[in-house]
Amino acid sequence: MGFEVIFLILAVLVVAFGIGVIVVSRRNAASDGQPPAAPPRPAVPPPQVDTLVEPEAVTELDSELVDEALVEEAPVEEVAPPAPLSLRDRLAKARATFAGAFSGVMGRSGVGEESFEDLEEALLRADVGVGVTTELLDGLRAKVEAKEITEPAQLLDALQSEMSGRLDGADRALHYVPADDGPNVWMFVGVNGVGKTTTIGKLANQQVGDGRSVLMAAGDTFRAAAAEQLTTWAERSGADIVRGSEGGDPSSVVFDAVERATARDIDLVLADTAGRLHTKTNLMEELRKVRRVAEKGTGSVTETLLVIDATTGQNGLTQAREFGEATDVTGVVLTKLDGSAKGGIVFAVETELGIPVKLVGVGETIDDLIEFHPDEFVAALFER
Ligand SMILES: Nc1nc2c(ncn2[C@@H]2O[C@H](COP(=O)(O)OP(=O)(O)O)[C@@H](O)[C@H]2O)c(=O)[nH]1
Ligand SMILES: [Mg+2]
Repeated sequence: MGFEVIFLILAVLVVAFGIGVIVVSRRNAASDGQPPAAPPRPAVPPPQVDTLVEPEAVTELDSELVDEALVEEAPVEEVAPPAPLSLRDRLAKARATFAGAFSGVMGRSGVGEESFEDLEEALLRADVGVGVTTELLDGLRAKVEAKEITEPAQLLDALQSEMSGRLDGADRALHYVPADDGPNVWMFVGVNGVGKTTTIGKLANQQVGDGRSVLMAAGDTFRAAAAEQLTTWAERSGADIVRGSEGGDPSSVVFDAVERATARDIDLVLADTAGRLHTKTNLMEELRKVRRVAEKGTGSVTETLLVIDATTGQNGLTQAREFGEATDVTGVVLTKLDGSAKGGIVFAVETELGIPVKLVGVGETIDDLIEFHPDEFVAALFER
């Protein structure tokens, strides 16, 4: 009987290992490198070895039944997909910036100057900016003086609602004006590497999913790889694409894209642009020209989205100023919020420049672009 038990346990382990190897090799074979595929799924749950280790249970089963049970328990193709990561999960780094300060505040019996010092440090580290931080804390100080706030938890609740309140009321919709004679054009601008091309890929996928026909204009002619990258995204999202030659004129790519979209009755042109040229002045001039040309024929530019990398913090504010002056920015896409401790830039951009954050990038895969909801965002930062 002892041998049977050992034999069965060994058999179970061998089968479980075999399933593991098959699953891993299938996953590896499935990944195509670029752009990144969906995040890895959790491993297949191992067969229930514990129940088989019970000696009584084992003696009741004959080996054929065990084999059948194992085959049934390992539906490799039917593994449920993992729940998508929530905004809360993706904002772990940003939340960590505040966590220490919040526990410092909560660890005191009342609310005093030290509590304000903790909060000030956290807000500044999150790149909320000096101006907004001062305003937020002054408001809270007044409430403490008026005895409206006496407890630590009240202080944090008040800060949370002040921060949400600051972001209320902005128009975060992506504007699309249906027209019979030509496409809407959404332009994407921003410095090199912030995530313009990736965002276009993700957004094209959403728009196609919503029933719009989409054409991408590969207006970053600075390097050939940029058009290649956009082509991959076009294939993945089911969008059309117009490319130019390397080093060619970005405006003419966008002009051709609008013409093609008009001829094919396509709803929306997503125009990629270069993040760098030889000098900064030229880049801004170039972008102005792209915009003019996009509207020269039947196209109309209904969004100019500035893409900002959240990990660069206050640098993003400087970029927003420069691009805003040149191109009439209608909204911000804040990317890489998943890896940033500096999500506070949202407040600086909205408060100091009045440009609404419309979309947020929270990862590298096609589904990692979400609409920006301030309450949800602020709540994720405050979750304790
Ligand atoms: N973690 C993370 N990475 C991103 C996000 N958006 C873009 N990236 C990555 O940032 C890098 C630069 O993106 P790209 O779209 O080429 O930037 P572009 O130069 O502005 O077009 C790529 O490796 C992207 O995968 C995001 O929201 N989160
Ligand atoms: Mg690019």
